[in-house]
Amino acid sequence: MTTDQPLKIAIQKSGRLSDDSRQLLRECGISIQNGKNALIARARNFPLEVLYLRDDDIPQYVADGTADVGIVGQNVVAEAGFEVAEVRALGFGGCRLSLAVPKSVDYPGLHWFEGKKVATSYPSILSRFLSEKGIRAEVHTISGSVEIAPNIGLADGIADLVSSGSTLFSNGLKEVEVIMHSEAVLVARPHLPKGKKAMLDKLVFRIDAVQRAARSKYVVLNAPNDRIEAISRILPGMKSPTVVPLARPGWSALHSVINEDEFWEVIDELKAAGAQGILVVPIEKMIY
Ligand code: PRT
Ligand code: ZN
Repeated sequence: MTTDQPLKIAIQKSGRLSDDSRQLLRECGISIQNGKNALIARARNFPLEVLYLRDDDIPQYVADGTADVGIVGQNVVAEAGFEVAEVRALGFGGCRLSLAVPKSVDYPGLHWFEGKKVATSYPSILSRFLSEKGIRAEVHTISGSVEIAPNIGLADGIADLVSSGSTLFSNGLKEVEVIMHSEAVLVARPHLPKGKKAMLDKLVFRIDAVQRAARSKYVVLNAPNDRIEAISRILPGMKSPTVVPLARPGWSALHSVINEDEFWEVIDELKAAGAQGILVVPIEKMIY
């Protein structure tokens, strides 16, 4: 209960989420010294202790208080069914849990699965999905290499995670239904003590700054002074760019922060309005 206790965060020890999880903490300015095989590490400059776990164990450890927060896929949270609060979606580890059938099947719709056998590592999510849709199918739980089940005659179809689709493809399967979309999320134990809640707020504040920065670019462009107004109107989402006079008389530099996606839509307009020497620079942190 004391505020001296660090916030304990569980992240995947090794696997698809581990590099991005570590990188996120690094970008939040949290430096962790750990030996390659450490199971637990203390941050040097933030009241944080990192627990390295298998992803499947993270929801339970967060729910029972072994860890206060964790970084894990929504698919794992949904499957585990423990009570944890989703604090932030983190934008990495994106995938979907989908139903797939052999390529040769002329798939008519979900009712195809009626009476069929479906192999998966996600029996809870799959059973819930099928019963919501009123489909009675046999759910066969296997823990790995689900994609080979139809080929060896173990099941008619599968429910598995898909990202590029190449695993399905190379096993002669095709994706026919998306059960859920998933990405990595920061989850927290409900009812964190006050001191820990304050540390979590601090961590989330930093995560927000990092994520905002990742979506934004700093733009610097030059323009004749009589074009400043027209260009300012084009720059999306900015009430008022910074205008700095150039040494060359009658010219200014405009500085602005814009969403990278929007930038490509307006670049031609900016040029047509007289913008020159457009620089687009990454932003490291953005604090509001
Ligand atoms: O050892 P530990 O239990 O911690 O790890 P793990 O082996 O159970 O999980 P890991 O590291 O494979 O995945 C961790 C998390 O990454 C998952 O829970 C998802 O939230 C997320 N994620 C994102 C994925 C994928 N994309 C993904 N493509 N997890 C698994 N896959 C697998 C999928 O199961 C299939 O075998 O990749 C294959 C499909 O990929 P494509 O690109 O061929 O479609
Ligand atoms: Zn796992």
